[in-house]
Amino acid sequence: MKRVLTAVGFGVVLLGAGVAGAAEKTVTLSVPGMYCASCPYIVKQSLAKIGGVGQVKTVLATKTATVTYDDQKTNVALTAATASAGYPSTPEN
Ligand SMILES: [Cu+2]
Repeated sequence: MKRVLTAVGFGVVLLGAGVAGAAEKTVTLSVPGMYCASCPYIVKQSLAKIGGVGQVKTVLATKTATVTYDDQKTNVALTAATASAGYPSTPEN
């Protein structure tokens, strides 16, 4: 009986996490134009200033930008923001 209760409790925790993160999305952008150490910084700034954008992680080695954003608040296209900063990008997922 104790095992059953534990399993039920765990299920509730998982459900709660799902609801809380419902609006948060993560996308990885391919940014082929990044070629030096300054590029990831510029790309990161262009994405971070968009409303609703949380974490931005740019990696020069893989030429990617991974962006966590709130799809309820982020109306501006992330790819358009990097393009206007001089770095056209395309979503990888
Ligand atoms: Cu550069």
